[in-house]
Amino acid sequence: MSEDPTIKAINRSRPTAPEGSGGIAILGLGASGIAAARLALAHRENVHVSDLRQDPITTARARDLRELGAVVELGHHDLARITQARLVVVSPGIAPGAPVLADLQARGVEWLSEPEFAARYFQSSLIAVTGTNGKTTTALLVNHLLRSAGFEAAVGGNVGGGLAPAASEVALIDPPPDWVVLEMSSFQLAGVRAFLPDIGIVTSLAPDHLDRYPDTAAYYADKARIFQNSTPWSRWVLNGENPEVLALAGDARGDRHLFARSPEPINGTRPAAFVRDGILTLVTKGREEEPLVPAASLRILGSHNVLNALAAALAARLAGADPAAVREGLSSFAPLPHRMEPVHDRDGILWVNDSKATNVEAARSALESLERPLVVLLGGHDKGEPFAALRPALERRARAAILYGEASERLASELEGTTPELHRDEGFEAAVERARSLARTGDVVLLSPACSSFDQFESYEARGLRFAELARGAGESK
Ligand code: UMA
Repeated sequence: MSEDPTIKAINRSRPTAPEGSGGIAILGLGASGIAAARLALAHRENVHVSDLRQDPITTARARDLRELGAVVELGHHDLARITQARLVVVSPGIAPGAPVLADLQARGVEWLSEPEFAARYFQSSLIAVTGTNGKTTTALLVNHLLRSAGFEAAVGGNVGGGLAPAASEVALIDPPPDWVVLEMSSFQLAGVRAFLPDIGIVTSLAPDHLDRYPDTAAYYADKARIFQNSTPWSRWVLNGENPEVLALAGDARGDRHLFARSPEPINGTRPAAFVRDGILTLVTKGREEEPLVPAASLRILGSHNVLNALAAALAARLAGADPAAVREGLSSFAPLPHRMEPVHDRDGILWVNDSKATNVEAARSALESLERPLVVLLGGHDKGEPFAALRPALERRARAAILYGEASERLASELEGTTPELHRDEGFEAAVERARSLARTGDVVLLSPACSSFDQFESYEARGLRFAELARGAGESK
């Protein structure tokens, strides 16, 4: 347990759970809605849940919640009923422009995002992680480091993919952990009012979600809400390499701790986490440097993961983890499935499954993050995104690219001339087989497809598992 009196003081001042009778209206019956309903029911609230969907999965969820005592309505949102509730909790997938929210706004009814509703019940100290890229890895790694240090810690929020529960489910953990680590998307931050982490981490900022936001400034404005209730005791762990992140913090109160790969000062401020002679290094107290582990010893691949590891290590130390435990945790943290996951290493050829890279930006960042020559597999279901953004990274890093599936024709025409070898195959298995025949000692064979999987698989997980199987089979047959 941390002895830090500040943490205890903040805990005591955290807003308490809503009291008294009156109902809670919950909009949306996905992972957030179910968890929020269970949390509210556990606190003996009257709960009304509504969702526009009426498909079999939503219907089964509705049945389960009704058995627990909730009123659930599918197919419409009953505004008269929702406006009577004491609190309205909104799932992050419901966009601000959705008719139900426009109607509530017109009637002057405020709503909360699901993680803020959950946070009202937390009795733990809170670390919130946001950013465009890197937030899931960082959140899971902070949790791992805290647990390595002997804290009771739990992680949840936007993580998804079955890797961690919604925030409201974390609020039901009994006894409450010492620390809760929440990944917060911009959609979740959009609906916060009193949300206040003890430690807030911003991993990176880049344009994203332009299907939901009118422009990048609006997206960043929601991200900036992580700072809106800052206090002099707040601690912020910020990506010093990303000027947008530093600008986002604006004049937020509290201490700022920067992480960057270089130890050089940033706008006159020395980073608190950096890489010195290949070693992840912290300066948490005074001026003394605290070497942790060699960057090359991390099991998570790529230079962007060095930044994530610096952020997580810094946050864990600020939370009171001791350096030996942070070192152990950094060395033992395993890659997440289907995200830059090494699945086979034989004859000097490393096979990396990044099947989760279902869009161009994710694939671009994977290509940029590896130093070794690449044999890249790109393709799948064509979502219509332009592929030209991949050209510079392919020109710099790739020895060969194999384009497969439904998107292969457009990929071929937009990426022509980028690598010495550019091949097209229809089937996934033929493409992997070709990668095997092209790969040489020292190469990485990287599946980072920039497309969704649905032309040949039911999910990116199925595609990644098949890739791993084929990679290992190819190794054994040599
Ligand atoms: N709905 C309505 N009325 C509307 C619009 C939608 O009832 O007007 C209903 C839909 O029919 C649906 C529900 O609301 O049933 C929407 O739920 P949701 O999209 O909020 O999904 P959840 O299952 O609650 O998942 C959310 C996050 N999803 C999104 O933000 C889109 C999950 O993040 C998160 O893991 C989960 O809460 C628990 O915290 C996933 C995600 O893709 C991983 N996040 C995006 C990202 O990372 O880029 C932001």
